[in-house]
Amino acid sequence: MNKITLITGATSGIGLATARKLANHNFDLIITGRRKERLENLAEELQKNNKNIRVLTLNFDVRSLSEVVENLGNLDNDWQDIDILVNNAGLAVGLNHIDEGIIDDWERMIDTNIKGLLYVTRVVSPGMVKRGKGHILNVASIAGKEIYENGNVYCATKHAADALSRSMRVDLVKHGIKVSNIAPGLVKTEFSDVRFKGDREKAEVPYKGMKPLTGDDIADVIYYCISLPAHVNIDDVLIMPTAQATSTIVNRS
Ligand code: NDP
Ligand code: 8X3
Repeated sequence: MNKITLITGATSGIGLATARKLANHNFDLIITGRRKERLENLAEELQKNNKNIRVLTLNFDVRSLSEVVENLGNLDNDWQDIDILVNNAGLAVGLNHIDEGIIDDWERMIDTNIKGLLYVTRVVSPGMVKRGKGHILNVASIAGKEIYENGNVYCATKHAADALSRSMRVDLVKHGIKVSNIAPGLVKTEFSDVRFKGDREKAEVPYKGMKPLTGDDIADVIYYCISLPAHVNIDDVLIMPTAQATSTIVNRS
C-alpha cells in the first residue's frame, strides 16, 4: 500500500515540485491550496503520469480553522491514515521597516505561516499519535534562523515555525513521530511575486546575478528526509544556493 502524504500549498513552487516528486515515487497524495483550478489540473497531471497512485484535492484556506476542520477532519476512511504531513503553505507579504509595516500584511503572514501550520497540525497529528507513527515536515526558512532589515514579521513567523518544529519533536517523540524542519534560502518560485504584490520588476531583484534554488531542489531534500529508514530522522536542514552565505550576503558576480 502506498504511503499517504498531505502537502499544503501544492498549487505552486516548493509544494508543487514536492507533489510531482512524490507522485513519481508512488506516494498517494492529498494536495491542497486555495486555487482550485490549479489543484485540479495538477491532480489530472499526476494521475495521468502515475497510474499507481491516488490523488485527492482539497481546496481550502489554511487561515480558516473551520475550513481546515471541515476538509481534514472529515476524510473518508481510505484517506484518514496520513503518514506524512508537509506543512508548506506560506508566504511573505511586503518588505517594510517595522514603523511603516502594513497591518494587513502582518496578519496574512501570521495567520498563514503560524496559525495555518498549527491548525493543520492540530487536525492531522492525533491520527499519527493513535497509529504510533508519522512524519511532519515544516517548511520554515533561513528567515527562521536569521533576521534581516525589513524582514521583521516574516522572519518572526519563520522563527515561530522553527520553534514549532523543535517543540513538536519534543511533544511527539514518545509516539514515534518524526519531525523535520526544512529551512531554505532563496528559492525561485512565486514567493517573490507574492511578497511584492505582483510587481514583477521588484520580484526579480532577490535573484539578480545569482543562481537561486528551485522548488525541485527542495523537493529532493524533502524526499530524502521521508525516504530514510524508520530509525533515522533529519531534525533540521538549512539548504542554501551556493551563491548565498547568509540572508543578506549573496555573491552576485
Ligand atoms: P509559492 O508562492 O510559489 O507557493 C506558496 C504556496 O502556499 C502556494 O501553493 C499557495 O497556494 C499556498 N498558500 C499560501 N497561502 C495559503 C493559504 N492561506 N491557504 C492555503 N494555501 C496557501 O512560494 P514557495 O513555494 O516558495 O513557498 C512555500 C513555502 O516555502 C512557504 O512557507 C515559504 O515561506 C517557504 N520558503 C520559501 C522560500 C523561497 O525563497 N521561495 C525560502 C524559504 C522558505 P494558493 O495561493 O493556491 O492558496
Ligand atoms: C524566504 C527566504 O530570504 O526571502 O523564506 O526570507 S528570504
